[in-house]
Amino acid sequence: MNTAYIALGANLGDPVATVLAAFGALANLNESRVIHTSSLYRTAPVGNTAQPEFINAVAALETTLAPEALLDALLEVEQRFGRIRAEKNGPRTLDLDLLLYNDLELDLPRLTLPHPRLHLRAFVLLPLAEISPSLPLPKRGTVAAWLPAVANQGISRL
Ligand code: PH2
Ligand code: MG
Ligand code: MG
Repeated sequence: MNTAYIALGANLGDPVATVLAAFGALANLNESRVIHTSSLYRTAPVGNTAQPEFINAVAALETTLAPEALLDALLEVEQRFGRIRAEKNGPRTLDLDLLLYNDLELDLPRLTLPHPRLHLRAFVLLPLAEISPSLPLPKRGTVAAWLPAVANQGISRL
């Protein structure tokens, strides 16, 4: 059995309803079981700041899907929620990012593990710290140790 962490993000339509429904979609994935879900967080957009605030959350799964099969399943859920990839880092109905898969380090064209920016983003670290504060990030110490680095980013728990 493997443990995977998924970041959820939405900033179009009704993002609260979308993220809650996405938790349900994760619960229905093949060969997988949701073991933790974080609270929802309202977060200032990072990168392209000329877009609406996001709702973000994190879920932990136990899965027997291999990393790329899990990625395919996440992309399929995004499609089902009407995701259109218009502009890079632009607004989206639902974004599902695979953050961590056990302590695996992987660098494939379409999948880098751990997610290369997860330790720099409050919208990932705070929900992750809520469900797994002592989780080690490969080569980077614990999730909790990175929280001070993102203390200046706008985020509030719903
Ligand atoms: N996702 C991005 C870019 N910027 N900002 C916030 N607050 N939340 C996100 O999920 C997010 C973002 C690219 O996926
Ligand atoms: Mg993303
Ligand atoms: Mg994504």
